[in-house]
Amino acid sequence: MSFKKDFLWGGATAANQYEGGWNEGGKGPSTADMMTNGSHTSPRMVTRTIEAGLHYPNHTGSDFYHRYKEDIALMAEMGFNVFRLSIAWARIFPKGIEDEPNEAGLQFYDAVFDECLKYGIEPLVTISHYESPFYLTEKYNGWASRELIDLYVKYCEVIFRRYKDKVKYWLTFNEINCGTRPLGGYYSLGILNEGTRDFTNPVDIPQLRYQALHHQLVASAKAVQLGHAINPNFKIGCMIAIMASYANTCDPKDVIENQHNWQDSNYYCGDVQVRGEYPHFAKRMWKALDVEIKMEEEDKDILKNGTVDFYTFSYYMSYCVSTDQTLEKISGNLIGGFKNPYLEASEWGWQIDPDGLRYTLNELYGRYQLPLMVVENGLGAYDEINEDGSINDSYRIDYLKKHIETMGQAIEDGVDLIGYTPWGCIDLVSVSTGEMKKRYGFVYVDAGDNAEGTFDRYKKDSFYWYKKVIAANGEDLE
Ligand code: BGP
Repeated sequence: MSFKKDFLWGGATAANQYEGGWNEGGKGPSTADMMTNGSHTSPRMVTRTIEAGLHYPNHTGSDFYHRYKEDIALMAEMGFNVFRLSIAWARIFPKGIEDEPNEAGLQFYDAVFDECLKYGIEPLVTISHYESPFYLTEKYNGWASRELIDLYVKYCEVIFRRYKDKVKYWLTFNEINCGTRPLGGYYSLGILNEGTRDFTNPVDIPQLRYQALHHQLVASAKAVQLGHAINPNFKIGCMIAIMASYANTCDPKDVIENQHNWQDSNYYCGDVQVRGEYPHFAKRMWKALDVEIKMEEEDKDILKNGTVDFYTFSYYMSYCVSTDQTLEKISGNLIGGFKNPYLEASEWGWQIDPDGLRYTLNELYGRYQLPLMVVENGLGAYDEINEDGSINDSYRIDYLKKHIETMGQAIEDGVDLIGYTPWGCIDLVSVSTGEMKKRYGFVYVDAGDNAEGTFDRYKKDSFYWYKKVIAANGEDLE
């Protein structure tokens, strides 16, 4: 038996991509609400106002706001004992600056958590998943301003106190390391520099972006300390997007290039959140980017005293790294690297690499010795619904099966893996393209890229398969 008896099996979502109800119950507009739809070939746009004639897919999401009971019942039917979801900050503080929280927003999550607990499903809550109140972008250029630290901590205090007996597992920021990429400037850090419209090609100021990321790291550490003070039983974790890579050849120069990629992309933030200080290679990075981080006196102690209890990450794909920039590129989750001839790719060009997950789990556990959780993984694919309402998604089953297999191998290698929440367990809006048709779910949502459809739910073949996997605690993957 490789998976522990109390292994956490479930699925993951994010408020901005899943809830809809963007202006209901007193909610304010979030950064995600200002993003139009796009596709694999045409980028999403960021607009400062809602422009007529453009479609904003996050406004409707998958309508969880109105259908949470039905969805949580479906999760319970699959046997979930954990459900990763996020709280929309702008539901609690519509502009982010109010003195008092929005009671209707708080009540919504009370109802959601109660529904989860009714079925024995543990909520795993991301406090900020790629969204902040848009007002904070307008007023402060998002996390570029240090003001955001206190505003975030105020928001944390409200939700920690309110849900302290309902929620035990918390993640401070989704994929915090995406702030190391120009693309993460807006949707991860809320920075909107003059002239940005194309979301894939923002006006980027590395100095501002790394300073903003420092603010998030300080805010995360403060939240950890505060959470533990409010309820010592809280488990508060970090969440890193693992951009797994290999050296393209055994040329030592490629190997060093790849080492730098792991440090710069994957370890920079996690090292701070787990170890409480910036790693040695941060100096090399700042120098290369000509960045100087302004730190306050107290920051060192805050980071030191706010280290996380567990480490979570997303894993979808891998790519190759080389000093030769003329190689064939692939597109991927937020970043593109070079093509790996041993791997196949999804229809969106994400290279499928289950062994890379075993490799990653071993690397992370060796580095941190903290309990690990895979909180996102999955295959974005087009699904077709048959006339009888069935969906034959054997490609998704194949992808998930292979990744669960290598998770089992990593556990046998000695890794302390405590949970698995595949992404978009019920179909939702894609972050990179804004499409609805890029689906990850076990449950099909009848909605198209322009929010056309009934939004009714249908069980895919993978629904029945995952239910069996959970029932067998990962021992039977057929
Ligand atoms: C991660 C994000 C998720 C999610 C996922 C899949 O980076 O944390 O929010 O959307 O990627 O990406 P996409 O939606 O672009 O297919």
